[in-house]
Amino acid sequence: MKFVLAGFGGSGKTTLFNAMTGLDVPVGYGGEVRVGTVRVPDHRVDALSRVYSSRRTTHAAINLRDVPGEHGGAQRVLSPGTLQQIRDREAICLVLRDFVNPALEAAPDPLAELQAFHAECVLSDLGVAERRLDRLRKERAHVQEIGAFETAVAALAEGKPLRLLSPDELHRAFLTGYGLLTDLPLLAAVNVDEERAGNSVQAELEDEVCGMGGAAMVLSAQVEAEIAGLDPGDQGDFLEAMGLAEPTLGRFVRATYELMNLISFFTVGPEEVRAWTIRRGTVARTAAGRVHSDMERGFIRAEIIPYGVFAEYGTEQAVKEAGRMRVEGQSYVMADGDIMYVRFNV
Ligand SMILES: Nc1nc2c(ncn2[C@@H]2O[C@H](COP(=O)(O)OP(=O)(O)OP(=O)(O)O)[C@@H](O)[C@H]2O)c(=O)[nH]1
Ligand SMILES: [Mg+2]
Repeated sequence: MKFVLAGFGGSGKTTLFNAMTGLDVPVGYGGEVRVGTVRVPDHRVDALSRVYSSRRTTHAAINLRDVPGEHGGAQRVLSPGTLQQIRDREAICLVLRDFVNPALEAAPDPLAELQAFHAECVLSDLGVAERRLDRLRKERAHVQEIGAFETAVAALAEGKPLRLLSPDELHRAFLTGYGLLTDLPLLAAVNVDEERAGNSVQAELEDEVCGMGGAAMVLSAQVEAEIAGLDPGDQGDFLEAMGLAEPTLGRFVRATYELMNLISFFTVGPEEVRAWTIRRGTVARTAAGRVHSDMERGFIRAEIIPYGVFAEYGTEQAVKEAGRMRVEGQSYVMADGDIMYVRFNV
């Protein structure tokens, strides 16, 4: 999964990036585009790894890109270069500043930042879609393809993000490869001061994000950075003092997974316990293909143990003896937490 941390200058993107990736790149004005890997925390993976004493444990991972905002006169604009860094990603995490940044004159206004970001994305998409539509008309392209871009242009001209359009309304197959920003899942992270780290999202902002087809959460990048720097043993007390149930990373990942309709399934064994990310609705044969293309090609059947069942019995053997392992065909729709063994023949 390829995510981007986007937003305007000084909103706390790099601070959050460091906390999430465990890297230590310089914060403050003048940063560069950075890329890091975020391990997706999942206690089920850790538990399975203990049961199987597996040599390797592989969590799902997010590839995270940190894109600096503009500084100077116009603070609520995004340069074409910045937009370009967002286009090829699979989801946008928009960091909105809701703390006083001494380096910036402007008072925090996360709602205004959200609206400005949205307006920039709509405008950019409109430009892309209009240019493409012109070309298609000149080339007398297929009516369906022209139709898809007409629909996109009409929606964008009204300020409506493409992600709000259902698959029936918009033939997305024609739009792939254009990097349309308003079609990417949007998660707004409202970055607050330490004292408000436990707050929930302000209603007005929540409504606005929902109206854009996105979701919002509150976090304090500063607090997350401090948590990330603590020994795991000390984190609990610190979180409690901050009024938090868990570090943001877990919530952030869950929120994006939900937003993108993603779930995890597991492969297990003494060699490796591993989490795989798929879209909700993926069938067993396609899921098998994530593990290895041979498994998809030569798919015979999948043996499935839901994680909850595994946890109840404690071992694979006990699950089998209880007759709780299921045998499923290629079109079985995978559920979150399924442990899968693929029988295949190539
Ligand atoms: N009080 C407070 N300060 C923060 C928080 N998050 C970031 N900061 C501070 O705000 C300043 C800017 O943070 P960065 O993480 O560099 O912001 P950025 O969004 O990466 O900035 P650009 O890359 O220039 O767009 C730094 O001095 C941070 O220490 C926060 O949650 N609370
Ligand atoms: Mg930065």
